[in-house]
Amino acid sequence: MTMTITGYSNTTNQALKAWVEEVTRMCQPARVHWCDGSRAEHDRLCEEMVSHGAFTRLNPQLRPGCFLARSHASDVARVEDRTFICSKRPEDAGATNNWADPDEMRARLKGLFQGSMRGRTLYVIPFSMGPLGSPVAKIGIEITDSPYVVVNMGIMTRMGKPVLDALDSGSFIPCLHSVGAPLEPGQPDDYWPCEPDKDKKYIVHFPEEPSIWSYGSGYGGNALLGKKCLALRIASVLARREGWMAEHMLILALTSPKGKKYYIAAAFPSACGKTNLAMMQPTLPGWTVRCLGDDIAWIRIGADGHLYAVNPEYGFFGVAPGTSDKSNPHAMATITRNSIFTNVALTPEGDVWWEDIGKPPPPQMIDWEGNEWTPGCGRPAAHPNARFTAPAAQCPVIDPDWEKPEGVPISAFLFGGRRPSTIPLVNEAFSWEHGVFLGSAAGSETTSAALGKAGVLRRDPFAMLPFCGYQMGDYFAHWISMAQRTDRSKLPRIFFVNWFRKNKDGKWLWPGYGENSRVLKWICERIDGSGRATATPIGNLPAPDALDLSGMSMNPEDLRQLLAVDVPGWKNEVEDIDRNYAKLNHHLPPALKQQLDDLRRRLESA
Ligand code: O2Y
Ligand code: MN
Repeated sequence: MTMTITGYSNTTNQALKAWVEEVTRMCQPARVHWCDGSRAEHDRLCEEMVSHGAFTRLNPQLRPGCFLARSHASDVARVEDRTFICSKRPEDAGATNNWADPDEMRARLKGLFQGSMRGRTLYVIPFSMGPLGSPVAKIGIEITDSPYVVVNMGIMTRMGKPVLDALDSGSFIPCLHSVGAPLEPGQPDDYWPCEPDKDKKYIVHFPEEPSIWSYGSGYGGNALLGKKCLALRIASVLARREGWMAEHMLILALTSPKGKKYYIAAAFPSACGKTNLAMMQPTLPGWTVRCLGDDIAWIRIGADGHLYAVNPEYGFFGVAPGTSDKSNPHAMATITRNSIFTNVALTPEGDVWWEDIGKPPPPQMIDWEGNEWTPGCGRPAAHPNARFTAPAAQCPVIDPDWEKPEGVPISAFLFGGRRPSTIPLVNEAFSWEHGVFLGSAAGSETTSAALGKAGVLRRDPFAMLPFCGYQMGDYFAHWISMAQRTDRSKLPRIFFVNWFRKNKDGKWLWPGYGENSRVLKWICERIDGSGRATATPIGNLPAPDALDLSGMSMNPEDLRQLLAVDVPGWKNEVEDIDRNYAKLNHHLPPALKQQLDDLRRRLESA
């Protein structure tokens, strides 16, 4: 039987053709479509999904070009315990990753993928992470049987004909995805096909090839393989090999009232408000923030020795609950059109709603599972990990340089997390090595984005715990090594921030959101050499009155707590960091052991 092939497949890339043919033989789809990335293709796929119930078109008067998808209840978030790094040696994946033998895993996956696309369309998605033609961009080809993945990849990456043309005969990273739900003749399709058995979902990385195989899930980071799989797990391996950095960081530009522009990259664990900070509306008069990216930064040393960051993505896959005109007005403006909403609630007028959207729910809605929902019924209307997918170009505060092929020069790296106690509002590292130490000790109270228990402190070094594609100790050493690769004076300054400190009654000590601009202002002043600081055992903290608190009312006791050194708390912190370091064995860089010993000694004499 001849296979129907549609779309734009005009390539002479023999490796690509051979791989598509091999996958087609293995997965046995009913037809093959090479995505061209056009608006017409996007519209047609959305329409097809509406016609079989996978998508609901939102009210075009309220949200033009927008759709709602509801996922299967078993498929609502990234699955870290089903995510594998299959390096040849277990040691190269390290204790923080799930390792599996590459040959055994490949054999298992081939069994699962055999016939997995029966009755479905196999889509070939050429995509670029990074601006097309940029020296830092990497081309991937995702093969998937999910039209939901195609339209989301069309928003999240540069995708289609221009990428295939740019690939020419060059190399690409193969990314194979199947929802794992073949259709028998006459079998009606599900609204969200997937493999419902969690233990049969596989998100697998072969870093040495490199390649990615994902089976059984259609959701987010499990299925949109350009994002966490390629741009972080695989890219982190390539970055170490090639002398650059792939980081879980937002990129923002902050401009002072005098017109000086500072680029800042910040790494916070999932669900710590990276998107909110990236698009922040400063409350300090005269300061502006522009967004260059909300999740991933690829960073290289430029010809002038400074570190330059590029956002490899093209859109935002933001968490919806909690997003409001108060928390993130610019995200709210970004998602007014051409956006896909997954697992949010549907209002009777055909608009979306979620918890903490900033307006009361209507008396009746359809919840994320498709059931009738009324206020007070005891269930959330939107899933806590409900998402919007929206083009970055629609963000009203997108920076004009966000697509600059060489990126933007970074003046400061920020690390942070949700830390209700111990960790001060802001703390400047004494040196690059001290900053790497602070990054290595980052952690956060867990929330729902990663499946697991909420409210537990999880160490998440550099916010990369779920995303580092190799041995964490070697990753720390790579960070340390950046100081040998360029002039130290050109390296960004490093700060640790904590917007989430609480008092003994469990109340937030810091208002957060736009008020965080006050902390960013101090950071800029430190970069310029004008900001006043007090050296403490844990780092440089803002000197009394150094934070600009003009125009806000701040209880002096709250401020004292926010900027105090909690010596007993830090002593516990040191022991906990030590326990985590112990897992890295001989891979822990001596420079970090030294930093830990120095901190312990400073706290003893405090
Ligand atoms: O659950 C998912 O699949 C999405 S997780 C996610 C999405 C966008 C940005 N960051 C994250 C994350 O977990 O860090
Ligand atoms: Mn993230």
